[in-house]
Amino acid sequence: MSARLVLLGPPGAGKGTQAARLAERLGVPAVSTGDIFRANVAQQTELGERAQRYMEAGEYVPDEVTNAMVRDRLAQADAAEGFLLDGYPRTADQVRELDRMLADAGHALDAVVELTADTDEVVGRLLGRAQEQGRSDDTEPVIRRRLEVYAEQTAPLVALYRERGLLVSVDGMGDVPEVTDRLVQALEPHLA
Ligand code: B4P
Repeated sequence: MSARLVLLGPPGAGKGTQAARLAERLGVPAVSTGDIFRANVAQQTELGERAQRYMEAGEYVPDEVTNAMVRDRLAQADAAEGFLLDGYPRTADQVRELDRMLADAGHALDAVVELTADTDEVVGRLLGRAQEQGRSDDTEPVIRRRLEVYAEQTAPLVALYRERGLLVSVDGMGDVPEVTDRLVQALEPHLA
């Protein structure tokens, strides 16, 4: 299936979790900027070194670094027929860059999914993950900062994509398979 999708939502809403499941159902690659950054940090690449201090502080990695990385990723052959972007775009500058990438390729987005969840729930999920995986940005002060950065920089993109007629809002509360089913159902009318 050809699908070009964006998944937005606060940290802990289930983006990474659902992106993997949804991408498999749709037969497109999930492109997670967070995962790509973490892999680069683990491999101690130059990109990882640039990203690490921002991630550990709960701040966004600078747009020029993130945009260049996504441009390279979307140029790979497996993304030619579609992709599910998990965690990108997150800023107005990243929206403009994604618009340019799509225009250069003669494509358009099919939908932008906003995954919603209560603040108490997302904090609880991330603290739970901290115990299981020990991610360095899952401490309570950093989680609070990530939520603030989301509210300041990414939440406004929801209105922008709503104005463009692309927004699909999906409730991310409930168990994982239930949310996946909700996503698939909500996206059906938007996919050919
Ligand atoms: P991300 O990796 O995108 O991290 P995230 O927003 O916390 O979401 P994630 O996908 O990991 O968590 P999920 O909600 O699935 O970004 C990390 C950092 O990378 C950013 O802070 C930033 O520094 C940098 N970065 C990434 N993209 C960037 C960009 N575009 N520009 C600049 N910087 C960027 O899951 C959270 C937990 O909830 C998991 O433990 C999961 O198991 C659990 N969970 C999920 N669904 C659940 C459910 N339904 N019920 C119960 N638990 C659930």
